[in-house]
Amino acid sequence: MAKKTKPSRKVTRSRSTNSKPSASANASTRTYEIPDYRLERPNFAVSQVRKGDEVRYEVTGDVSAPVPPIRESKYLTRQQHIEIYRWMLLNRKMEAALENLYKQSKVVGGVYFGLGQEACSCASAYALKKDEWLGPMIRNQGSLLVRGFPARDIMMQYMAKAGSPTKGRDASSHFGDIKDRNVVAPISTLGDLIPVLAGVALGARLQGKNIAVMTYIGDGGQSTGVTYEGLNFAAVQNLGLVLFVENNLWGYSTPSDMQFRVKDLAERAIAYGIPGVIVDGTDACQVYDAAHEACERARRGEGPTLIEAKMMRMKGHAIHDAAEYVPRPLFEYWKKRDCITRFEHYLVSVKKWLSSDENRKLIEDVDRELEADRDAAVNSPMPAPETAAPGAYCEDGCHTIKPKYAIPKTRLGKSEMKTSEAAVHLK
Ligand SMILES: Cc1ncc(C[n+]2csc(CCOP(=O)(O)OP(=O)(O)O)c2C)c(N)n1
Ligand SMILES: [Mg+2]
Repeated sequence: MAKKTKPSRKVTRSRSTNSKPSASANASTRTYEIPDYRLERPNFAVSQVRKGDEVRYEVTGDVSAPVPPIRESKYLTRQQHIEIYRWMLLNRKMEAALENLYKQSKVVGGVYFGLGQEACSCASAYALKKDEWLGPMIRNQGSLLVRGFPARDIMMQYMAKAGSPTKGRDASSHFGDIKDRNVVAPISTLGDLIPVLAGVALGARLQGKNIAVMTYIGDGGQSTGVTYEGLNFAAVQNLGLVLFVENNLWGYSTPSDMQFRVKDLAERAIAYGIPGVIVDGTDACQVYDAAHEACERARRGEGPTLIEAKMMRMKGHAIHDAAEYVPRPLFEYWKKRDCITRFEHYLVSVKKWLSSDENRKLIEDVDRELEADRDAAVNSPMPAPETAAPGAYCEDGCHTIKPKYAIPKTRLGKSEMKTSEAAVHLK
Protein backbone atom coordinates (compact mmCIF):
# COMPACT_ATOMS: atom_id res chain seq x y z
CA MET A 1 0.00 0.00 0.00
CA ALA A 2 0.92 3.64 0.03
CA LYS A 3 4.33 4.33 1.49
CA LYS A 4 4.50 5.40 5.10
CA THR A 5 6.10 8.79 5.33
CA LYS A 6 5.46 11.60 7.74
CA PRO A 7 3.40 14.13 5.84
CA SER A 8 0.52 11.84 4.98
CA ARG A 9 -3.23 11.84 5.00
CA LYS A 10 -5.04 8.81 6.37
CA VAL A 11 -7.92 7.39 4.38
CA THR A 12 -10.09 5.10 6.45
CA ARG A 13 -12.54 2.70 4.93
CA SER A 14 -15.00 0.67 6.92
CA ARG A 15 -15.89 -2.75 5.63
CA SER A 16 -19.06 -4.40 6.75
CA THR A 17 -19.48 -8.14 6.32
CA ASN A 18 -23.23 -7.67 6.21
CA SER A 19 -25.27 -4.92 4.65
CA LYS A 20 -27.66 -4.75 7.65
CA PRO A 21 -26.93 -1.88 10.06
CA SER A 22 -26.79 -4.32 13.00
CA ALA A 23 -23.66 -5.90 11.51
CA SER A 24 -21.60 -2.81 12.33
CA ALA A 25 -20.13 -4.57 15.37
CA ASN A 26 -18.42 -6.97 12.93
CA ALA A 27 -17.08 -4.22 10.72
CA SER A 28 -13.36 -4.02 10.27
CA THR A 29 -11.60 -0.83 9.33
CA ARG A 30 -8.65 -0.50 6.99
CA THR A 31 -6.40 2.50 6.96
CA TYR A 32 -4.43 3.67 3.95
CA GLU A 33 -1.90 6.42 3.85
CA ILE A 34 -1.44 8.93 1.07
CA PRO A 35 1.72 10.99 1.54
CA ASP A 36 0.92 14.65 1.00
CA TYR A 37 4.04 16.76 0.55
CA ARG A 38 2.33 20.11 0.17
CA LEU A 39 3.26 22.87 2.57
CA GLU A 40 -0.25 24.27 2.40
CA ARG A 41 -3.63 22.65 1.86
CA PRO A 42 -5.88 25.08 0.02
CA ASN A 43 -9.30 25.09 1.54
CA PHE A 44 -11.88 26.28 -0.89
CA ALA A 45 -14.55 24.95 -3.22
CA VAL A 46 -15.96 25.97 -6.58
CA SER A 47 -19.70 25.66 -7.01
CA GLN A 48 -22.12 26.37 -9.80
CA VAL A 49 -24.64 29.14 -9.28
CA ARG A 50 -27.69 29.54 -11.51
CA LYS A 51 -29.56 32.79 -11.71
CA GLY A 52 -32.31 32.67 -14.31
CA ASP A 53 -30.62 31.69 -17.56
CA GLU A 54 -27.17 32.61 -16.33
CA VAL A 55 -24.78 29.96 -15.01
CA ARG A 56 -21.58 30.97 -13.30
CA TYR A 57 -19.07 29.62 -10.79
CA GLU A 58 -18.34 30.92 -7.36
CA VAL A 59 -15.44 30.18 -5.07
CA THR A 60 -16.06 29.75 -1.36
CA GLY A 61 -13.44 29.33 1.35
CA ASP A 62 -10.17 30.93 2.31
CA VAL A 63 -8.35 32.45 -0.66
CA SER A 64 -6.25 34.84 1.43
CA ALA A 65 -3.76 32.36 2.96
CA PRO A 66 -0.06 33.31 2.87
CA VAL A 67 2.06 31.87 0.05
CA PRO A 68 3.90 28.70 1.11
CA PRO A 69 7.67 28.32 0.76
CA ILE A 70 9.35 25.82 -1.57
CA ARG A 71 9.95 22.44 0.08
CA GLU A 72 13.62 21.52 0.25
CA SER A 73 14.51 18.75 -2.20
CA LYS A 74 15.99 15.54 -0.83
CA TYR A 75 17.73 14.74 -4.09
CA LEU A 76 18.45 17.73 -6.33
CA THR A 77 21.88 19.33 -6.45
CA ARG A 78 22.30 23.08 -6.69
CA GLN A 79 23.11 22.80 -10.39
CA GLN A 80 20.06 20.64 -11.06
CA HIS A 81 17.79 23.21 -9.39
CA ILE A 82 19.19 25.86 -11.71
CA GLU A 83 18.75 23.63 -14.78
CA ILE A 84 15.10 22.96 -13.92
CA TYR A 85 14.55 26.69 -13.35
CA ARG A 86 16.01 27.37 -16.81
CA TRP A 87 13.70 24.82 -18.45
CA MET A 88 10.72 26.40 -16.71
CA LEU A 89 11.69 29.85 -17.97
CA LEU A 90 12.17 28.55 -21.50
CA ASN A 91 8.80 26.76 -21.31
CA ARG A 92 7.00 29.94 -20.27
CA LYS A 93 8.76 32.28 -22.66
CA MET A 94 8.24 29.90 -25.57
CA GLU A 95 4.50 29.84 -24.90
CA ALA A 96 4.43 33.66 -24.68
CA ALA A 97 6.19 33.73 -28.07
CA LEU A 98 3.65 31.26 -29.46
CA GLU A 99 0.81 33.48 -28.29
CA ASN A 100 2.34 36.40 -30.21
CA LEU A 101 2.88 34.23 -33.30
CA TYR A 102 -0.77 33.23 -33.12
CA LYS A 103 -1.83 36.89 -32.93
CA GLN A 104 0.33 37.56 -35.99
CA SER A 105 -1.61 34.79 -37.82
CA LYS A 106 1.54 32.71 -38.17
CA VAL A 107 0.17 29.73 -36.27
CA VAL A 108 -1.97 27.18 -38.10
CA GLY A 109 -4.73 26.07 -35.73
CA GLY A 110 -4.81 26.76 -31.99
CA VAL A 111 -2.25 27.06 -29.21
CA TYR A 112 -2.36 25.24 -25.89
CA PHE A 113 -0.69 26.66 -22.82
CA GLY A 114 0.75 25.16 -19.67
CA LEU A 115 0.90 28.52 -17.89
CA GLY A 116 1.25 27.88 -14.16
CA GLN A 117 2.13 24.23 -14.77
CA GLU A 118 5.75 24.61 -15.89
CA ALA A 119 7.15 23.17 -12.64
CA CYS A 120 5.08 20.04 -13.12
CA SER A 121 6.08 19.53 -16.77
CA CYS A 122 9.78 20.30 -16.38
CA ALA A 123 10.63 18.82 -12.97
CA SER A 124 8.77 15.58 -13.73
CA ALA A 125 10.47 14.89 -17.07
CA TYR A 126 13.80 15.86 -15.49
CA ALA A 127 13.55 12.75 -13.28
CA LEU A 128 13.67 10.38 -16.29
CA LYS A 129 16.91 8.89 -17.58
CA LYS A 130 17.86 9.21 -21.23
CA ASP A 131 16.87 5.63 -22.13
CA GLU A 132 13.49 5.91 -20.37
CA TRP A 133 10.23 7.02 -21.98
CA LEU A 134 7.85 9.94 -21.82
CA GLY A 135 4.32 10.41 -23.15
CA PRO A 136 3.43 14.11 -22.77
CA MET A 137 -0.02 15.70 -23.08
CA ILE A 138 -0.73 19.06 -24.72
CA ARG A 139 0.18 21.17 -21.71
CA ASN A 140 3.53 19.42 -21.19
CA GLN A 141 5.56 21.39 -23.69
CA GLY A 142 8.13 21.90 -20.95
CA SER A 143 8.60 18.11 -20.79
CA LEU A 144 9.37 18.13 -24.51
CA LEU A 145 12.06 20.76 -23.98
CA VAL A 146 13.60 18.72 -21.16
CA ARG A 147 13.59 15.62 -23.41
CA GLY A 148 15.66 17.53 -25.94
CA PHE A 149 13.26 19.09 -28.44
CA PRO A 150 14.50 22.59 -29.22
CA ALA A 151 11.90 25.37 -28.84
CA ARG A 152 12.36 25.89 -32.60
CA ASP A 153 10.83 22.45 -33.30
CA ILE A 154 7.77 23.17 -31.19
CA MET A 155 7.25 26.58 -32.77
CA MET A 156 7.72 25.19 -36.29
CA GLN A 157 5.21 22.46 -35.47
CA TYR A 158 2.58 25.04 -34.49
CA MET A 159 3.27 26.92 -37.73
CA ALA A 160 3.12 23.64 -39.75
CA LYS A 161 6.54 24.31 -41.27
CA ALA A 162 8.36 21.87 -43.52
CA GLY A 163 11.16 21.46 -40.98
CA SER A 164 8.84 20.70 -38.06
CA PRO A 165 8.83 17.23 -36.45
CA THR A 166 5.79 16.19 -38.52
CA LYS A 167 6.98 18.12 -41.59
CA GLY A 168 3.88 20.28 -41.51
CA ARG A 169 1.41 17.38 -41.45
CA ASP A 170 0.07 18.23 -38.00
CA ALA A 171 -0.33 21.72 -36.65
CA SER A 172 -0.12 21.28 -32.92
CA SER A 173 1.16 18.75 -30.48
CA HIS A 174 0.93 15.35 -32.12
CA PHE A 175 4.57 14.59 -32.47
CA GLY A 176 7.15 12.52 -30.67
CA ASP A 177 10.47 10.89 -31.38
CA ILE A 178 10.72 7.16 -30.94
CA LYS A 179 14.25 6.98 -32.35
CA ASP A 180 16.38 9.27 -30.22
CA ARG A 181 14.42 11.05 -27.52
CA ASN A 182 12.05 8.24 -26.47
CA VAL A 183 8.98 10.45 -26.62
CA VAL A 184 5.60 8.98 -27.56
CA ALA A 185 3.44 11.52 -29.38
CA PRO A 186 0.51 12.89 -27.34
CA ILE A 187 -2.82 11.21 -28.01
CA SER A 188 -5.77 13.57 -27.92
CA THR A 189 -8.21 10.90 -26.81
CA LEU A 190 -7.84 11.47 -23.09
CA GLY A 191 -6.32 8.56 -21.19
CA ASP A 192 -5.13 6.61 -24.21
CA LEU A 193 -1.48 7.37 -23.52
CA ILE A 194 -1.68 5.40 -20.28
CA PRO A 195 -1.98 1.89 -21.79
CA VAL A 196 0.48 2.87 -24.52
CA LEU A 197 3.13 3.84 -21.96
CA ALA A 198 2.31 0.73 -19.92
CA GLY A 199 2.98 -1.18 -23.15
CA VAL A 200 6.34 0.54 -23.53
CA ALA A 201 7.29 -0.59 -20.01
CA LEU A 202 6.10 -4.11 -20.83
CA GLY A 203 8.20 -4.08 -24.00
CA ALA A 204 11.25 -3.06 -22.01
CA ARG A 205 10.53 -5.79 -19.47
CA LEU A 206 10.37 -8.39 -22.26
CA GLN A 207 13.84 -7.18 -23.25
CA GLY A 208 15.02 -7.75 -19.70
CA LYS A 209 14.96 -4.14 -18.43
CA ASN A 210 12.90 -2.43 -15.79
CA ILE A 211 12.56 1.18 -16.84
CA ALA A 212 10.49 4.15 -15.74
CA VAL A 213 7.91 5.42 -18.21
CA MET A 214 6.03 8.62 -17.49
CA THR A 215 2.79 10.11 -18.69
CA TYR A 216 0.17 12.60 -17.59
CA ILE A 217 -3.61 12.83 -17.33
CA GLY A 218 -5.79 15.75 -16.23
CA ASP A 219 -8.46 15.96 -13.56
CA GLY A 220 -11.00 15.73 -16.39
CA GLY A 221 -9.26 13.03 -18.41
CA GLN A 222 -8.78 10.73 -15.43
CA SER A 223 -12.52 10.03 -15.49
CA THR A 224 -12.20 8.01 -18.69
CA GLY A 225 -12.46 4.23 -18.74
CA VAL A 226 -9.12 3.80 -20.47
CA THR A 227 -7.39 5.51 -17.54
CA TYR A 228 -8.67 2.71 -15.33
CA GLU A 229 -7.80 0.02 -17.85
CA GLY A 230 -4.29 1.29 -18.50
CA LEU A 231 -3.35 1.89 -14.90
CA ASN A 232 -4.92 -1.35 -13.70
CA PHE A 233 -2.94 -3.24 -16.34
CA ALA A 234 0.27 -1.53 -15.25
CA ALA A 235 -0.56 -2.33 -11.61
CA VAL A 236 -1.22 -6.04 -12.08
CA GLN A 237 1.80 -6.39 -14.37
CA ASN A 238 4.03 -4.39 -12.00
CA LEU A 239 5.06 -2.09 -14.82
CA GLY A 240 7.13 1.00 -14.10
CA LEU A 241 4.52 3.57 -15.02
CA VAL A 242 4.74 6.96 -13.35
CA LEU A 243 1.36 8.61 -13.83
CA PHE A 244 1.06 12.30 -13.08
CA VAL A 245 -2.54 13.27 -12.48
CA GLU A 246 -2.42 16.97 -13.18
CA ASN A 247 -5.23 18.37 -11.11
CA ASN A 248 -5.36 21.93 -12.43
CA LEU A 249 -8.92 22.42 -11.14
CA TRP A 250 -10.55 22.70 -14.58
CA GLY A 251 -11.35 20.33 -17.43
CA TYR A 252 -12.40 22.78 -20.14
CA SER A 253 -15.04 24.81 -18.25
CA THR A 254 -15.88 22.09 -15.71
CA PRO A 255 -14.42 22.68 -12.23
CA SER A 256 -12.92 19.61 -10.63
CA ASP A 257 -15.46 19.88 -7.82
CA MET A 258 -18.05 18.88 -10.45
CA GLN A 259 -15.84 16.15 -11.93
CA PHE A 260 -15.22 13.78 -9.00
CA ARG A 261 -16.27 13.26 -5.39
CA VAL A 262 -13.04 12.01 -3.78
CA LYS A 263 -11.17 14.63 -1.77
CA ASP A 264 -7.90 13.97 -3.57
CA LEU A 265 -7.38 12.13 -6.84
CA ALA A 266 -4.37 10.38 -5.30
CA GLU A 267 -6.93 8.33 -3.36
CA ARG A 268 -7.70 6.53 -6.60
CA ALA A 269 -4.34 4.76 -6.14
CA ILE A 270 -5.78 2.76 -3.25
CA ALA A 271 -8.25 1.08 -5.56
CA TYR A 272 -5.48 0.10 -7.98
CA GLY A 273 -3.35 -1.27 -5.13
CA ILE A 274 -0.48 1.11 -5.89
CA PRO A 275 1.12 4.03 -4.03
CA GLY A 276 -0.54 7.41 -4.40
CA VAL A 277 1.20 10.67 -3.56
CA ILE A 278 0.09 14.30 -3.44
CA VAL A 279 2.40 17.17 -4.35
CA ASP A 280 2.06 20.87 -4.90
CA GLY A 281 2.41 21.07 -8.67
CA THR A 282 3.71 24.63 -8.39
CA ASP A 283 6.73 23.48 -6.35
CA ALA A 284 9.44 22.08 -8.62
CA CYS A 285 11.22 20.39 -5.71
CA GLN A 286 8.14 18.47 -4.61
CA VAL A 287 7.39 17.44 -8.17
CA TYR A 288 10.95 16.27 -8.79
CA ASP A 289 11.28 14.35 -5.52
CA ALA A 290 8.00 12.48 -6.00
CA ALA A 291 8.87 11.75 -9.64
CA HIS A 292 12.35 10.57 -8.68
CA GLU A 293 11.04 8.21 -5.98
CA ALA A 294 8.41 6.83 -8.37
CA CYS A 295 11.05 6.32 -11.10
CA GLU A 296 13.32 4.52 -8.64
CA ARG A 297 10.44 2.17 -7.70
CA ALA A 298 9.85 1.59 -11.39
CA ARG A 299 13.54 0.77 -11.95
CA ARG A 300 13.43 -1.71 -9.08
CA GLY A 301 10.51 -3.45 -10.81
CA GLU A 302 8.05 -2.50 -8.06
CA GLY A 303 5.35 -1.17 -10.37
CA PRO A 304 3.44 2.04 -10.99
CA THR A 305 2.90 5.14 -8.88
CA LEU A 306 0.14 7.71 -9.13
CA ILE A 307 1.25 11.26 -8.33
CA GLU A 308 -1.44 13.89 -8.01
CA ALA A 309 0.01 17.34 -8.72
CA LYS A 310 -2.30 20.09 -7.55
CA MET A 311 -2.11 23.44 -9.30
CA MET A 312 -4.21 25.70 -11.50
CA ARG A 313 -4.65 26.07 -15.24
CA MET A 314 -3.80 29.77 -15.51
CA LYS A 315 -5.32 30.28 -18.95
CA GLY A 316 -8.31 28.96 -20.83
CA HIS A 317 -8.35 25.50 -22.35
CA ALA A 318 -6.62 26.86 -25.46
CA ILE A 319 -6.04 30.25 -27.02
CA HIS A 320 -9.65 30.57 -28.17
CA ASP A 321 -10.93 30.29 -24.59
CA ALA A 322 -10.75 33.45 -22.45
CA ALA A 323 -11.67 31.45 -19.30
CA GLU A 324 -14.38 33.98 -18.39
CA TYR A 325 -16.08 31.26 -16.35
CA VAL A 326 -13.20 31.04 -13.84
CA PRO A 327 -13.89 33.09 -10.68
CA ARG A 328 -11.31 35.91 -10.55
CA PRO A 329 -10.29 35.28 -6.89
CA LEU A 330 -9.07 31.83 -7.96
CA PHE A 331 -6.70 33.33 -10.52
CA GLU A 332 -5.48 35.85 -7.97
CA TYR A 333 -4.86 33.12 -5.40
CA TRP A 334 -2.78 31.00 -7.80
CA LYS A 335 -1.00 33.97 -9.36
CA LYS A 336 0.60 34.57 -5.99
CA ARG A 337 1.76 30.95 -6.09
CA ASP A 338 3.39 31.24 -9.50
CA CYS A 339 5.83 28.36 -9.87
CA ILE A 340 8.57 30.39 -11.56
CA THR A 341 8.47 33.49 -9.35
CA ARG A 342 8.58 31.31 -6.24
CA PHE A 343 11.40 29.13 -7.53
CA GLU A 344 13.38 32.19 -8.57
CA HIS A 345 12.94 33.68 -5.10
CA TYR A 346 14.03 30.35 -3.57
CA LEU A 347 17.21 30.17 -5.66
CA VAL A 348 18.17 33.85 -5.45
CA SER A 349 17.01 34.94 -2.00
CA VAL A 350 16.52 31.83 0.13
CA LYS A 351 19.33 29.51 -1.02
CA LYS A 352 21.47 32.24 -2.58
CA TRP A 353 22.55 29.77 -5.27
CA LEU A 354 22.14 32.43 -7.96
CA SER A 355 23.23 36.03 -7.52
CA SER A 356 20.93 38.69 -9.01
CA ASP A 357 23.53 39.19 -11.71
CA GLU A 358 23.71 35.47 -12.57
CA ASN A 359 19.95 35.31 -12.61
CA ARG A 360 19.71 38.25 -15.00
CA LYS A 361 22.32 36.66 -17.28
CA LEU A 362 20.46 33.36 -17.23
CA ILE A 363 17.19 35.09 -18.19
CA GLU A 364 18.94 37.00 -20.99
CA ASP A 365 20.47 33.78 -22.22
CA VAL A 366 17.04 32.11 -22.37
CA ASP A 367 15.65 35.15 -24.22
CA ARG A 368 18.49 35.04 -26.74
CA GLU A 369 18.06 31.31 -27.38
CA LEU A 370 14.33 31.74 -27.80
CA GLU A 371 14.57 34.72 -30.13
CA ALA A 372 17.04 32.90 -32.36
CA ASP A 373 14.79 29.83 -32.42
CA ARG A 374 11.67 31.90 -33.11
CA ASP A 375 13.31 33.77 -35.99
CA ALA A 376 14.63 30.53 -37.49
CA ALA A 377 11.16 28.97 -37.18
CA VAL A 378 9.35 31.96 -38.69
CA ASN A 379 11.78 32.19 -41.61
CA SER A 380 11.72 28.47 -42.42
CA PRO A 381 9.70 27.32 -45.44
CA MET A 382 6.21 25.82 -45.54
CA PRO A 383 6.04 22.27 -46.93
CA ALA A 384 5.59 21.60 -50.63
CA PRO A 385 2.13 20.09 -51.31
CA GLU A 386 3.57 16.89 -52.81
CA THR A 387 5.28 16.06 -49.49
CA ALA A 388 1.92 15.60 -47.73
CA ALA A 389 1.38 11.89 -48.42
CA PRO A 390 4.82 10.22 -48.21
CA GLY A 391 5.88 9.37 -44.69
CA ALA A 392 2.43 9.70 -43.14
CA TYR A 393 2.23 5.99 -42.36
CA CYS A 394 5.82 4.84 -42.74
CA GLU A 395 9.30 6.20 -43.24
CA ASP A 396 9.71 8.44 -46.26
CA GLY A 397 10.28 6.35 -49.34
CA CYS A 398 10.07 2.83 -47.86
CA HIS A 399 6.57 2.28 -49.31
CA THR A 400 4.79 3.95 -52.13
CA ILE A 401 1.23 4.75 -51.19
CA LYS A 402 -0.75 5.41 -54.32
CA PRO A 403 -3.42 8.07 -53.98
CA LYS A 404 -6.89 6.56 -54.23
CA TYR A 405 -8.74 9.61 -55.36
CA ALA A 406 -11.30 8.78 -58.02
CA ILE A 407 -14.94 9.07 -58.84
CA PRO A 408 -17.05 6.81 -56.54
CA LYS A 409 -17.72 3.46 -58.25
CA THR A 410 -21.47 3.58 -57.69
CA ARG A 411 -21.73 6.78 -59.64
CA LEU A 412 -19.33 5.89 -62.41
CA GLY A 413 -21.01 6.19 -65.75
CA LYS A 414 -23.69 8.50 -64.45
CA SER A 415 -23.44 11.55 -66.62
CA GLU A 416 -24.30 14.12 -63.93
CA MET A 417 -21.09 13.42 -61.98
CA LYS A 418 -18.44 15.96 -62.79
CA THR A 419 -14.78 15.33 -62.10
CA SER A 420 -14.67 18.36 -59.79
CA GLU A 421 -17.29 16.70 -57.58
CA ALA A 422 -15.18 13.58 -57.19
CA ALA A 423 -14.99 12.30 -53.63
CA VAL A 424 -12.49 10.00 -52.01
CA HIS A 425 -13.04 6.47 -53.24
CA LEU A 426 -12.31 3.88 -50.62
CA LYS A 427 -11.91 0.41 -51.99
C1 LIG B 1 -11.92 10.73 -24.42
C2 LIG B 1 -12.01 12.22 -24.65
N1 LIG B 1 -13.11 12.88 -24.27
C3 LIG B 1 -13.22 14.20 -24.48
C4 LIG B 1 -12.20 14.88 -25.10
C5 LIG B 1 -12.32 16.38 -25.37
N2 LIG B 1 -11.45 17.11 -24.44
C6 LIG B 1 -10.22 17.52 -24.81
S1 LIG B 1 -9.40 18.29 -23.57
C7 LIG B 1 -10.72 18.11 -22.53
C8 LIG B 1 -10.64 18.62 -21.12
C9 LIG B 1 -9.51 17.99 -20.40
O1 LIG B 1 -9.45 18.40 -19.08
P1 LIG B 1 -8.33 17.85 -18.16
O2 LIG B 1 -8.19 16.39 -18.32
O3 LIG B 1 -8.60 18.34 -16.78
O4 LIG B 1 -6.99 18.48 -18.75
P2 LIG B 1 -6.55 20.01 -18.81
O5 LIG B 1 -7.11 20.58 -20.09
O6 LIG B 1 -7.08 20.68 -17.62
O7 LIG B 1 -5.06 19.98 -18.85
C10 LIG B 1 -11.77 17.44 -23.14
C11 LIG B 1 -13.04 17.13 -22.50
C12 LIG B 1 -11.08 14.15 -25.52
N3 LIG B 1 -10.05 14.75 -26.12
N4 LIG B 1 -10.99 12.83 -25.27
MG1 LIG C 1 -7.73 19.91 -15.80
